[in-house]
Amino acid sequence: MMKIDILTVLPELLESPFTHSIMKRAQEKGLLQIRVHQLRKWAVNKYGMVDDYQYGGGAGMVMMCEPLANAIDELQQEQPYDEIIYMTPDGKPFDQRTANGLSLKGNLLIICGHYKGIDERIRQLYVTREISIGDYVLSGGELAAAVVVDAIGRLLPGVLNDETSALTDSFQDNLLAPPVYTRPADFRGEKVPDILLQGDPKKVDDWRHEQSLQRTRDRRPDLLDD
Ligand code: 6GU
Repeated sequence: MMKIDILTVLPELLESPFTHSIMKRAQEKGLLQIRVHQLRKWAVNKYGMVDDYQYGGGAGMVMMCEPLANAIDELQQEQPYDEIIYMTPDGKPFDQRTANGLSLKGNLLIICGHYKGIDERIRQLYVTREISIGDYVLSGGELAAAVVVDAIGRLLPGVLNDETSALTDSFQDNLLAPPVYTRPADFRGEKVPDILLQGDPKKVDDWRHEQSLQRTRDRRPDLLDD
């Protein structure tokens, strides 16, 4: 079973994403365990402070070393982590390849940044991987962590079934997914392509591959570069 621990000052933001649909089933099947920890539990003063002014001045608070270090040390005693991931807009852009790789790991710890981020020394001493989910700034790492956990969780063996299979996803071979149709065959005069109605599986496969290529060339030519 894959275990994912998440450290955050806003655990409420991470309650709902994992209690529905596929992520819920993954946990019920015992394939994935997600635990969300309130970082303030490891605060070192009585006010539950986990952030402080930055050295050198400037706007914005920085997440302090001690609460993070104490939290990581304590959690790590329970189980070693294969990766300690810090969610940050200056991390490596997240993609399907990274999700595939992380889905093969055992235990992950994810740190959600807030304010101006975490003290650089925690990054040097503890963090093994820094992830961004795109070139825009979120008010905290929580929604980004939810994206990463969802992308990893659905790849774990046994989580998806034939109806939800990852094999036909966009990006699975660096191509976008082909268009899909369901009933009716004629909707307001817009027809489902004949090939799909004829029921020749080889022709359907070829058509879908051609559509994938065309779609990728049109919308994401960058994916075809490598
Ligand atoms: Cl991981 N965190 C924040 N705060 N903003 C982001 C992000 C992460 N990825 C893209 N924008």
